[in-house]
Amino acid sequence: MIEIKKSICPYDCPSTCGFLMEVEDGRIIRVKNDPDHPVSCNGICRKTQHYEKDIYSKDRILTPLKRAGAKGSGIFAPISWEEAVREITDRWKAIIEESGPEAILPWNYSGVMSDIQRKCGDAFFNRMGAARLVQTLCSPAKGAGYASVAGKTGCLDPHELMDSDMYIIWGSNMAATRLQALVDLNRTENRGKRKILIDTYANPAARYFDETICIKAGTDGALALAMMHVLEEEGLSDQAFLLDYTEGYGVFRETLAAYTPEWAQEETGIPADRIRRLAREYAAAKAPAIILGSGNSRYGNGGMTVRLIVILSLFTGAWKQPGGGLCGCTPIDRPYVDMDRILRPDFRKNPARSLNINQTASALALSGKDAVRSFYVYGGNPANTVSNQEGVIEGLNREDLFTVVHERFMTETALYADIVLPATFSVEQHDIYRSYGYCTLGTAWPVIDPPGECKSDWDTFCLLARAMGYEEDYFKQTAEEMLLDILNHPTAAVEALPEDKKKILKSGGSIAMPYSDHLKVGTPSGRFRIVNEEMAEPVPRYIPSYGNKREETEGTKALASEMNSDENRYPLHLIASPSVYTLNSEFRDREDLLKGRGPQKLIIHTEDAAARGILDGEEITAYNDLAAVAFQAVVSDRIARGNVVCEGVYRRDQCRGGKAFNALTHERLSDLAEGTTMNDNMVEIRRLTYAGQ
Ligand SMILES: Nc1nc2c(c(=O)[nH]1)N[C@H]1C(S)=C(S)[C@@H](COP(=O)(O)OP(=O)(O)OC[C@H]3O[C@@H](n4cnc5c(=O)[nH]c(N)nc54)[C@H](O)[C@@H]3O)O[C@H]1N2
Ligand SMILES: Nc1nc2c(c(=O)[nH]1)N[C@H]1C(S)=C(S)[C@@H](COP(=O)(O)OP(=O)(O)OC[C@H]3O[C@@H](n4cnc5c(=O)[nH]c(N)nc54)[C@H](O)[C@@H]3O)O[C@H]1N2
Ligand code: SF4
Ligand SMILES: [Mo]
Repeated sequence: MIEIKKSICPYDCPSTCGFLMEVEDGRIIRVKNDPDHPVSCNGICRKTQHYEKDIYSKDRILTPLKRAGAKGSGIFAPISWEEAVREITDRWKAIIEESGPEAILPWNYSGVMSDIQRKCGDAFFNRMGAARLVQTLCSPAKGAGYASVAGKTGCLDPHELMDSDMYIIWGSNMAATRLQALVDLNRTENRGKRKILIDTYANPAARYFDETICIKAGTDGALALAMMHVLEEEGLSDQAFLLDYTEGYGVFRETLAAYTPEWAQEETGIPADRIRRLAREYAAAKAPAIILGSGNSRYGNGGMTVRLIVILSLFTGAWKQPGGGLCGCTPIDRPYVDMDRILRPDFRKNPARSLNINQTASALALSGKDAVRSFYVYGGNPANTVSNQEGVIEGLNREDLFTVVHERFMTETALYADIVLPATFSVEQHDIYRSYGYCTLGTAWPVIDPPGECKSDWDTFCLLARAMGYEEDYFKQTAEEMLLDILNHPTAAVEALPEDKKKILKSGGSIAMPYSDHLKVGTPSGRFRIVNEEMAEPVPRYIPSYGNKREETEGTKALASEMNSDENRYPLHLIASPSVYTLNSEFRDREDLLKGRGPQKLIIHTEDAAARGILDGEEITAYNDLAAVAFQAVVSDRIARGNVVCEGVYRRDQCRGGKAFNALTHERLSDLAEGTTMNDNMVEIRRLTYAGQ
């Protein structure tokens, strides 16, 4: 008999789709979209249409493993959970005794984007007093830039975009990352509405839009300022809205005179008259929506760039109109889940040092009394996803570092573990999921039993807690009890829901939450803050990214002095774009998906390639002070000159020379929120030459 069960997509994706799973004899035989789900009624992406292939992959880790060869050799022997837990906790007790709990560094990021399984480790490591990981890998500069202007105001939920009359898709590869919204944008009702992509290259979503404007990496702030210059110069800004709903407009407006389209042309590479036309088109629309991706926030000036784009979205008063304003930041303006019940900040008795996730290599290189002595990785793959990949590997290779990795697959990181613990898939665990791209909330009960000896993060932390002697009741609950505890202690947002929606949450499924009121401005004054006195730079202005810094000016000295790259030596901006076939380092077990992606490629402008004698399809090396990495060249004229783009995260062992993209990225942080600057690195490229050539 076939049973149909509901589940929720756990991956780091703004859609948080719902699944219907066909289960026969305890085995998932088919995965479909849940047509009742507010977002996945549009369908699910190619990655999860065969989610069962990942769940039943032959590559899954099914038992705890202990290293039986050199670090990185991949030689492991199976052990029991009892042995694994004893070994881990004996080592931890000794380390805590000798060096204190801060010598243990947990590392967790976006493997599963739920609240319980993803976050339960915080309670455990709070109780332990371990070092804290500053989790700013994805796009924190975007969040901070948005909040500096809009505070807690919710931006547009993508469903509201049906009412917009023009779309500017700004730095988002929607074909990969916002598929459901892309489908909505292309519905019949939206035909004829202008759709313009502003991106470093014509990404895979470009063909769904009317036009692509290619921009030099990291210069979007200059474009936004020049657009506002034109709006002011031509009397197109909405004075009444700016005076009623914002603060600091007068002061900021004075600064706009200098940001002419001709000036911006120099920075961005976009012709001045195109900038003028774009500003006029934007002003002529009644309810234009800017759909802001994360790409342009991953720069040394990323926070400022986002501030300027958010301010631009206010200039024509679009926020007053249904569908007008800004989409792509957080649409949620109130808590859906009482997170402290899961995180348990009260368990922490010591302040503990903080180490930034983007500087994992540096953290693992600390020595003496500051050394990290044990590294516990769950829901992440630092050996591939963070900056300075070679530095991270060097750290993981340290004989005196005791590394535990809780994983579903033998990732680059797991290869260096002393102990590997087998992890469950989302369909084998209880959880609650808040979307980060829509106003939705959902709960999921397990669909199948875990295979082999796989255990969830929750169950693993409870086992480790018992062996560490932690007596708190928290660690004696099951994940289901935790889920019920959350549902029994609803936040005001959930309490206010009608009974039928609450019932869905109690039995497993997803619901739409109300959109936020975009004009109920969530700042202390109730106005958007164009000028924000709480910021280090109260009045927003153009600051160049690391890669675009040509000369040192007062105020940028600190940034400039951190620059390792020299414009002339490394003239090309290296950018990471998401792949439609994979999601960060997930789905790399899937031959069918990998086939579509091919080898690690680098997209290069025709003239940049010609200047270096590089032909389409040739093997090339990209290099800078950190490393040299092999790519296959994709020569194109649909990319801004000076930019080079790689789509997707590749397995190191599938790259020639064993190095992937992040071997070329520095540990420098963004201007706001200590975020990644993954897109703000310079390289030079050359044809790959072999010995003797
Ligand atoms: N299939 C798939 N889906 C994914 C992911 C994936 O890897 N694959 N990743 C997931 C994750 S972790 C996240 S955070 C979200 C992100 O999803 P979004 O927030 O929608 O952002 P991205 O699509 O990552 O944005 C990348 C785009 O930004 C562009 N870009 C880079 N620098 C600049 C710049 O300076 N200016 C401009 N204008 N554009 C720039 C890149 O060229 C690229 O097209 O997507 C998630 N969804
Ligand atoms: N070159 C390049 N680098 C990037 C990006 C890029 O586009 N290009 N994207 C960046 C972005 S936006 C992000 S958010 C980061 C993401 O970086 P990471 O958080 O490191 O994400 P993943 O690579 O997806 O690794 C997640 C791992 O968690 C495991 N996992 C899944 N579910 C569970 C679970 O329930 N329990 C446990 N214990 N493990 C589980 C998966 O098997 C997978 O190996 O990468 C960043 N790095
Ligand atoms: S990865 Fe994104 S688009 Fe694909 S099913 Fe999951 S939430 Fe939906
Ligand atoms: Mo991300």
